[in-house]
Amino acid sequence: MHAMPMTKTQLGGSRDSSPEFVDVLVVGMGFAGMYILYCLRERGLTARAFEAGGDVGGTWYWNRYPGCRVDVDSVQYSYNFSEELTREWQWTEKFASQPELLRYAIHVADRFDLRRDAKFDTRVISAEFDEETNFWTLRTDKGDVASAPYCIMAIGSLSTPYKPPFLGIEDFRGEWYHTGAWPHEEVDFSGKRVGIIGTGSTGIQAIPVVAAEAEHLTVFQRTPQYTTPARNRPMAPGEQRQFNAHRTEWHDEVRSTFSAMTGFPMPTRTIHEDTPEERRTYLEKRWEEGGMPQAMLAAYKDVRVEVEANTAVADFVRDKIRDIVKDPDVAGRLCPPKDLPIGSKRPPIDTDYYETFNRDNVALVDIKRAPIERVTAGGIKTANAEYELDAIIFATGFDAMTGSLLAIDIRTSHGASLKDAWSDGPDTYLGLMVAGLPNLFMINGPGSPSVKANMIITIEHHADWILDLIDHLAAEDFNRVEATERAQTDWVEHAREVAEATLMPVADSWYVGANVPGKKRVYMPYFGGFDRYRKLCDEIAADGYRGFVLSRAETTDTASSAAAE
Ligand code: N01
Repeated sequence: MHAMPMTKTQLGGSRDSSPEFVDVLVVGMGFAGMYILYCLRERGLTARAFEAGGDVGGTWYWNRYPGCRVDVDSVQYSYNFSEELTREWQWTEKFASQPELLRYAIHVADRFDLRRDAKFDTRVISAEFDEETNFWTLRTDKGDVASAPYCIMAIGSLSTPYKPPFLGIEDFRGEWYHTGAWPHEEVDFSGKRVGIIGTGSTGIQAIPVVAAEAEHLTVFQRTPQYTTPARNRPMAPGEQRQFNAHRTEWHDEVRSTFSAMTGFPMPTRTIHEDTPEERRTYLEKRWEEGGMPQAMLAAYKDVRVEVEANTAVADFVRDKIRDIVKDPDVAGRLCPPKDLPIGSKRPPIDTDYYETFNRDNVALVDIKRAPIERVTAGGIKTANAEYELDAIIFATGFDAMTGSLLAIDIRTSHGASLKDAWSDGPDTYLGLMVAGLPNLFMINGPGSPSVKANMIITIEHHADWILDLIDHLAAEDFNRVEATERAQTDWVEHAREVAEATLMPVADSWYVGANVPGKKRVYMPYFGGFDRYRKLCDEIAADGYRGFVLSRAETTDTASSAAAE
């Protein structure tokens, strides 16, 4: 048990007027929320979690589209907190599919009885911090009211689907789907003419699978992407056991890597140290091996930062596209333009993506050249033609990193609000806190490595760091922590400098918010590397939580005084 000032807990929750008091509020029951609940219970703290979905799993609960799978090795995309869990769970594929990932989440929730402190099918609509009582209060769309001194937003980086407001969607006679909010029932495309809009990581996974099932598939592509072979395969007998035998050493090692992943050779030289012939041979080897997206990008040290090195790898992929795709015109349209650096949009990996365009039942439509004008009763009309469709799939991505946070009305009783704080872009300190919003934490928030790293490792890191801070506050008899404006400004500036020293912010990607009209253009993830970030977080904590103000707020709250009696 911890020496944290306890609050009155009414287990079982509340509806409407009578609030529930706990030690920590958690929003989201994806992999982050589940881990936090587990840790809070281990620490003897009470919690209330709310989750908009009907069950645990987050990303893997919502994204049920055909072909959905993880692109980090399954054994690395696994929790590290329980040896028993590690021992008893067996992945079946190198890159697990969505159903298997969801089964894993459900298994974890069952095994550790995590649903007990969570409410599902319940969306948090507001979060207000009362400066006098030092309590955050969450309100939900179901009328729940829950309060705690601390609130952790574990709502995912890619959890608010973005659907472009095409004219006429309400006229469409067929069915339409968004990949990020896929139905739970089986969707059968056999015998159907399907259209898919979007060729990001999602479209690239869905297109080969839908093409194999549908009578015809029309792919509406705005920007061609670079994708490299996943070379997914079943796990070999004993492979996972062998990995787990060295898991502790691996865990130390992986936390000292840029992307919180291992399993591909780290770059040892720049592209200029190889002759064109050597480059070709080396890139060919990497292509044949395939695997996680970083495998190709990490071929040379300078691919992410230097135009010539980046262009050499991008040209290699363009040559591959022309080799694979038989129709030269289609191949040309699939080749990303010269001014799009490889890796500046989130790099996908694929199974037979380019090969799919050799099928007779697949057509590629360039909607940069002839944009979609509207959806009609019978399909999609572009500036050039009308396409008859029975179903439309929107693989158009997400209002990433900020969308889900800003969808909640987050404010303090003194008038500060997240919306105002982020009116000029998502400023944070370490991606963990926002100045002016005390005791509110984010998991994988903007300004942290988050989407640029293995999210399980970053989730575990953030949760551990935040909970250590909460422990520290209790031990020092503090109850309030807030990032300073100065530390936040310095961090935002540092993160901007780091990103701008690379080619990463060049593309119109969701990393910079360019996919959502009107969104402020800021490179949102921290691109300094998870290793460097973690070290900094450790140093900041060791230095008395440099850049944070830790204090004791004298509260006027009746609930906490009642609990203290
Ligand atoms: O979304 P995206 P996503 N008109 O934003 C197009 C993660 N993820 O769902 O490039 C026409 O990348 C848009 O075109 P353009 C991963 O982090 C992981 O695919 O903007 N088209 C683009 O082609 C990933 O990056 C995994 O020109 C429009 C597509 O829609 C993130 O989720 C698997 C349009 C959107 O691509 C998001 O990926 C899947 C419009 N108005 C996803 N608006 C794995 O772990 C958008 N588009 C493997």
